[in-house]
This record gives sequence, structure tokens and C-alpha cells, in this order.
Amino acid sequence: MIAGATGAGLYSDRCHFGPCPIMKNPAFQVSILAGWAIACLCAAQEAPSPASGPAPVPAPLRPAFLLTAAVHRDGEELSGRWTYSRDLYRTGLTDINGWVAKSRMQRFRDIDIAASERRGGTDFFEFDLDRGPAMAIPGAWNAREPELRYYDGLIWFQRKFNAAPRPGRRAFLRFEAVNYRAWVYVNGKEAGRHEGGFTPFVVEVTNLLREGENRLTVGADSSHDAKSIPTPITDWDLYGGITRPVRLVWTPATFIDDATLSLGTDGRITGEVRLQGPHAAKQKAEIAIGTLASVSAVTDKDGRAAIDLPAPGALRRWTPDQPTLYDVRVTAAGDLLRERMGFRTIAVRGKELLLNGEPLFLRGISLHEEEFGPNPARDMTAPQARALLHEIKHGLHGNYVRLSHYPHSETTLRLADEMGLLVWSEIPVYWTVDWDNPAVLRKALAMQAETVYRDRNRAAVILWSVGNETPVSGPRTRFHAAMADNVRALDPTRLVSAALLVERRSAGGKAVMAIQDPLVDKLDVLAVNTYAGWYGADTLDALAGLDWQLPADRPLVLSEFGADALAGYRSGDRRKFTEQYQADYYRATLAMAGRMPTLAGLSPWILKDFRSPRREHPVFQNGWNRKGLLSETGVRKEAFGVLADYYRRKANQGGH
Ligand code: GCB
Repeated sequence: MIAGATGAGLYSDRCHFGPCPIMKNPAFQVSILAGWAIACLCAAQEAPSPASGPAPVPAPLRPAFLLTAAVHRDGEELSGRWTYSRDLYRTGLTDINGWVAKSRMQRFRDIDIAASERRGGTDFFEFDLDRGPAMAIPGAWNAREPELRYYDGLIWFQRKFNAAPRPGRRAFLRFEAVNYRAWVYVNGKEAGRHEGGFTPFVVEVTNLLREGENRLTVGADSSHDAKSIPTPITDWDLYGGITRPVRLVWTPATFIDDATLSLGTDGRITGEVRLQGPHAAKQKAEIAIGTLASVSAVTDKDGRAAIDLPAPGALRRWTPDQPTLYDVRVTAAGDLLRERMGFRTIAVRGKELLLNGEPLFLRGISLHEEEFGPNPARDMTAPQARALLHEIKHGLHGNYVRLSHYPHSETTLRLADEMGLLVWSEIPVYWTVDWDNPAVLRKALAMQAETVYRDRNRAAVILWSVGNETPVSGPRTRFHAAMADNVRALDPTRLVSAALLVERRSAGGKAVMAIQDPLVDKLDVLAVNTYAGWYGADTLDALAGLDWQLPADRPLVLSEFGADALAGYRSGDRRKFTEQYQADYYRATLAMAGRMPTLAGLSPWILKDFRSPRREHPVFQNGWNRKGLLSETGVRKEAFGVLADYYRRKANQGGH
């Protein structure tokens, strides 16, 4: 998904390996603007199998540039005020015949429109980003201006910055997330495009920069359709815009694009270092893990060096209680990459989850990417992310968070590492998906790959989920199975799960809950969402009579359960939407969970009330899903205490 590179989700007419004949064809470009799912045929070939380290992944899924640990690299954040121009009718992309946009509409043009107007003449323009309104970036536009609250479509953003080409240095722009599609232009020239609202992408701009003021223009399109991931059918706010930071990064001509390490259950630390550039081959790469160990390896002809060393005796395993992180320094070809990494193992033994070989119970909660406050902009600054995670760790006594339903910001993942919270990570293959469409599968695999490449150095991440609540069918199971195979190939060191639907049957007059899903064969950890007592006709008292039939050989996580409550709403009886009902629902569901012999953890739905246009009850909801244990501003509801007590008791029982 990177400019000048290869991969589904990304396309560019400037392929890293020369002009792409397909993308040069305007008719094809137009059809892609509608479809957005191709793999550029001028794909690079992947290096042959390494002796050790992660298994190689088919080339097109690996983004051309990763710039791993970009936050620690030489560069500059391009946050701040960006001007913008709305483009609901997409005039900046296409004209009235669906062809190339009129020049007077092309928002990405590198032109001083005011000066042109002063000169007079026949030219005129129907935009001017230099004189447009401005908003704070990063952050979703929906929260920035009342009139943009429900804007769904294309908006062009512009930011000027000073930079000068540096001899012998390369320049990249790394976008942490643009929701949902992005077109990137520098000084009027296209640098790249990307699809997928939650994963990073990198475009090289070395040859596009000029001395002095540079003009960066980004078209951000929030619209989703039946072929996007997710589709428009969700239960959260789809928030549009440049929602995460943008960074200008400088590197040497040959640089360390990526380095990854992980601790295996065999007691060895393995991984790889990847160089990019003209002198990437036959370079000595040195890796130091704090002061504990250092090794070196030489890159092959593709700039890749495999790392393999025994775990140092003094290595402190990362755990939620002691989340030890080491400074990892990689040097090669005159470049330095710095990472903060923890080392731990995760495995399954029968119905048990094992962290560093020890049984683990996941005391968790689900979380959407939305900060506290009455008008969130999905602007996950470190203090905002810390405030949410703090409630999980210290308020609920948790050790785990389900980051639903898409990859959360890198800031959140790094804080989970630092604060000691285990993580379930997922991409938004959720509810409805165009299961039979190979282009959609391709997008899912690419999005999954971008997530794994971004987060595989985070010890906190233990579970990759391949889907949420997708109704069982042949095409759907094949789709998820391909994702499971893909994620295992990308990262064999973590566990694979999916949040499944439960089936309710009647047996001998009793209600039986069961997992009837062939996908279980592909999963290490089973997970189900259950809402008995909230959705459906069950009373809370009926939960005690529900029988669960579950595979005995694998750990089970209750990946969701929950009930709406409006903070502060109480009545003397058990009435839906009251705090008391939610608290009693938690008591009843936790009691039911206690009867599940394979239960290895919980991530109830959800920490905080979150925006959802699906929820329009005028008294209780007003556009918010109220299943939070905290209100949108952080007020604790009664059920918060119920779960906190349960987790305190679990924590006192020992284990992690
Ligand atoms: C679910 C979904 C979640 C919804 C939740 C609800 O099963 O996975 O995205 O928000 O139920 O509140 O209904």
C-alpha cells in the first residue's frame, strides 16, 4: 500500500521498478478509482527462503517501505493546522464525464491561485487551498466542524512545510492512517495512493521535494462501499480524514527499513534486518539488545540478514506485571534503527493459554479507538491513549485489551507494551463482507500484512483475529481460512483467533449454546460474542439455565458481552438502559462464564460509550452505543465495579 511500490490496496503509476504499463492506461485508472483493488503487476520478487526468522510472505503483501520505528527516526511531524477543501462531488478527481478532472478543480495543483487572480486573464479556479479553512491534523473531520459531523466523502487537505533536498539522503512521508482512501501529492505531483483506514503507508518523496516551501496535498475519502473493509455496515462512527500523524522521515541512501526480533518457545531469539537502497547487499548488520547481547549478520543480495541467537540468561521476560522493554539498536550501512522491545512467549496447551510457559487468564475489556470527551476526534495522543489504558490496567485490574474492530494507533500499541497490557488485534473484516470477491480478499490480506509488519515488535500483541461475527457460509469460511493461513505465514509466533457467533439450540427442553463453525479448525483460541440477556428474549435469570457445549481441547475467550446503560439512569427495578440492569447483566454473565470449563479470558463490550450512528434512541443513546462501563466522558457506571471486583479476585488467584 505504498507509493512507487506494489501490493493490493496500493496502486501507483510510478512503480518502484519502473513505470507500470497497466496504471499508465487512463481507462484502467478510472476503473480502479471505482474498484480500488489491484495488485500492481510490476511486483518485486521476494528473497528466497531464509535459514531462520519469519517465513517469507508472497511479495505483493509486503509494503515496499516499512520505516519500522519511524517515531524514533530523523524527521519531522507534519501535525498542526492544515487547510482543506470539501469535494463531495469528487471534482478534484474526475470531470463530468468521469474523466480527468478539470484543471480549475484539481486541488493538488501547485499553484498560487491568488497571484493568478491578481494577474487576471481567462483562467479561473473553483478552489483555493491556500485561502481555505483550516483544521487540526491529526484527527477526524467529523469532530472538528459541526457542518462536517456527518460529511462522508472526499476532502482535500494541504500543508506547507520547509524542506530542502539533502544530498545523499532520501525523504519519505509516512502516514499512520488516513480513513479510508488517500491520494498524496507533493508540489503538484502524485506521490502515491492508499486504501485502508487504519494502517500506515509510506511514500518516497526524495525527488519531489524542492528547496524552501513545499506543498503537500492529501485527498482523504471517507466513503465505504460493499467492497471496502469494513463495509458501511458497522456499529461505530466511520470517522473520516487524516486521523493519525504524518511524518517526514530522512534516511541515508541505503537505510535500515525494518528490523524484527521475537522470542521463541525454543529459547532462541530470531528475526531479521532489512536494508533498502543501492548498497543493501553484503552489509554487516549489528544488533544489540540493551546491554544483554549483541550479534551481527551479513545481508544477502536482497539486503536481508537473518538473526538467530540464544536468549541471554539475564533476559527478563515481558509480562503484564513486569513489562520489561529493552532498547534494541540496529546499525548497518551507516544507519541506526532504534526500537523498544519486550520478549515473551505465548502458546496454547490444551485448554490453557501460556505466557512464558505459565498459565494465563485474560482479564480484559474491548476498546474502540475513541478518546474521552463529548466530541471525540479519534485523536489518540499519548495522554488520551494512556487515560483509557489506565482505566483498564488500574481501574479494572485488567491485563488485556481487545483493540476492536480495526488496528488501533501505534501510540496505543506502544503504550500497551509499556504499561503491560496484552492485546488482541484485528482488522475490520466484520459482519458483511463481499466473501466471493477475490479483490476484497486481497485487500484483507494486504491490510492484515500491514498490521503485522507494523506491530510484530510489540510484545503486548498475542492474538491476531481474523474476523468478527460473520455468519457461517462456505465462501465466508474460505475467506477467513485464507486470512488465518496468511497471518500464520506472516507471523508464526502469535496465536490466531476470531470472534465467532454462537448458535442457540434446544435440547431436551433446555437452551444450549454451541459453536457450529468450521472455522474453529483454523483457530488456536476460540472466541465468541454472546449477548443473552440483552439482545433476544432471555431474562437475566434465564442465563443460569443456559448450557454451553464447547470444544474441550482449546481455550475459549468471551470476546464480547454487554448491555447498554445510560450513566446516571437508575430506577428501582431491572429495566433496560439502567445502570442497575447493566450491573446485574454483568453479574449473571460472569456467573455463566464461571461454568465454562475452557474459559481463558474475557473482553466484555466495552470500556467506554462510543459514537455509533446506528444508535438513535433520543433519551438513552443519541448517537452513542451505551455499552460502555464508562460514559463517554469517563464517568464509571455500576457495572464497572462489578467487573473490577471480579478481576481483582481473579488476579489474587495468581498467574498473570
Ligand atoms: C457486537 C459487535 C459490536 C457491537 C456490539 C453491540 O456483537 O461485534 O461491534 O457494537 O455487538 O453493541 O451490539
